[in-house]
Amino acid sequence: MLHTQTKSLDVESIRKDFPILQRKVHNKPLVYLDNAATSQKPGQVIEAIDFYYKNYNANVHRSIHQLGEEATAKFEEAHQKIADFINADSYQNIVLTKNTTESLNLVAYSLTAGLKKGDEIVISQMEHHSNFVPWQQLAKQRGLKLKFIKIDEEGKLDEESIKENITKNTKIVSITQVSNVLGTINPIEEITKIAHENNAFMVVDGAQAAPHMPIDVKKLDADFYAFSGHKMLGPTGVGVLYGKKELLESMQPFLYGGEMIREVRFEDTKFNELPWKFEAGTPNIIEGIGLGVAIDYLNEAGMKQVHERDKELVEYAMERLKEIKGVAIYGPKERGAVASFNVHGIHAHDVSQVLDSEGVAIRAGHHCCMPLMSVLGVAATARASFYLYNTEQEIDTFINAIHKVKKVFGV
Ligand code: 7TS
Repeated sequence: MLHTQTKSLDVESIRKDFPILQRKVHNKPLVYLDNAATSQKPGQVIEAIDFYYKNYNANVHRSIHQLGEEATAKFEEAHQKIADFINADSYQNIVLTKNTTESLNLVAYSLTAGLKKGDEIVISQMEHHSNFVPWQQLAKQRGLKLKFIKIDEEGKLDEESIKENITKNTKIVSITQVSNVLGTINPIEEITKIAHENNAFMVVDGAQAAPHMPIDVKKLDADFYAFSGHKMLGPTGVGVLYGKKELLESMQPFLYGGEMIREVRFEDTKFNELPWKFEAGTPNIIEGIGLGVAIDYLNEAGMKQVHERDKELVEYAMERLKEIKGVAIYGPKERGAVASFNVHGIHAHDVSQVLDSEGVAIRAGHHCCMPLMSVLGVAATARASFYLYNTEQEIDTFINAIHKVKKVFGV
């Protein structure tokens, strides 16, 4: 079956922009279905990185020479592009970090510093370790109580559990917008309302959402929103923390040093203005610029179209997976671009290994969600995850490879 076109995304032409999609793995065409771990990069991003190092490599915010000014202008422009991409007011709302993990740690350290013993933090059972372990460890260190919103049979957040857990004692709620295992798209706007009615801060882990759907931080009204550049066609080494300006202004910096200061005296230091107050030391200059180029690429494709295309791909994959006897699928029908599954009687790692021999790259394991695995009652799942350059044909190859797995293992 070949239907690689949607009305508005020209998938064949998009595929040509990604040099890696031309390569072979074990002599088979690469079928890359591990996009939730990291996405591939278009030539535009790769060339922007090359161009920077060949033409205007310099440190930012310090050198009054041509290269320094060019690099600074591009780096600042990238902050603005990111702000526009998620409908933030200004580049001042956009702090560049290393990744989602660092963004969430920054928030966790800063917000929990002001809390007192017994104050409560609410997360959910489906959180990635990076939105789990920081809160857990800081709660232990600071005598705070960590509570978990339960998931229901389908893999959605249980509505009763949301209401039961978020109370007047809650100071912070931190929830993923899209689960990297179940694909569940959580009702962030509603949860934010409940958090705010209880005077709690709302933090959103957008690592699996920002790459795949239009994000409007004003509409969500969350106080903080974190995501990673490398999952959205950008380079590794750059993540984003969006924060409301008054909150970022009132927060202590997470890292101290050069760049983040306005004036340093022997007695004390005045911090720089936003967002530089949170970007200590030489920042991830080309990674930030590269993320800006990735955002240009996504804007050109259209985030609505990307979201629609994701839906087509994941629905097709689920339909085909359901045809295979002995395959268990995890998560709700309506979902983001991930399909987690197990083949009865075969460990997910073995599934992944046989798929690799067919050129098909998926992830198998706990997906940095060990607590969720225990709720699901499994040690691991296999997971295929999709993005704008994937095709139905590739999904067919993936499905045929699962049939091969069953043959190899005689189930
Ligand atoms: N939050 C979610 C929901 C994620 O899926 C991930 C990465 C992170 C946070 C952390 O992002 P990082 O860029 O800081 O590493 N998830 C995955 C995954 O599912 N497979 O590999 C990484």
